Amino acid sequence: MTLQRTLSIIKPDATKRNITGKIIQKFEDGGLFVVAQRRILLTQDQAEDFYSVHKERPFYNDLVNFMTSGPVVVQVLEGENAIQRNRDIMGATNPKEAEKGTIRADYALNIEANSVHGSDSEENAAIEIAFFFDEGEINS
Ligand code: IDP
Ligand code: MG
Repeated sequence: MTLQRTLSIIKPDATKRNITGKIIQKFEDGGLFVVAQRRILLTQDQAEDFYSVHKERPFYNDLVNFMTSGPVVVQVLEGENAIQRNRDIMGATNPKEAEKGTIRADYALNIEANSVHGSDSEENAAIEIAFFFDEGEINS
């Protein structure tokens, strides 16, 4: 078993519907601890930079517009195998394909407004956590 940290973002579709608590409950029920958290408005530059791996994808501009359309809650989640565990708790990108009981199956509106982001690898988790948090802001 490996204790890991991963970067989570509760997206604008969820903050607008006042369901951040319900989403955090899923993380906690799944054994993940919220060890850092901040509610922010992403700037256009931050959103473009954060999602730069998707620059060439047809949905990139829409995604950046969506992610800056309202507040987001950025979090560091910690736990055993936190990166994969969080992806399991989130469910598939497209809520139509997400397993029952996952965040996206229960709360996502569509493939874009899918309520949460989660890092997809150890390497990206480290990069994405450092994008938003200093080590001193993370408290296990
Ligand atoms: P992930 O969030 O499950 O890791 P990615 O493929 O990394 O999925 O895509 C990043 C985000 O881009 C998704 O969470 C979603 O908000 C958006 N996205 C992905 N695919 C599509 C699409 O086909 N149409 C519109 N938006 C998409
Ligand atoms: Mg991804």
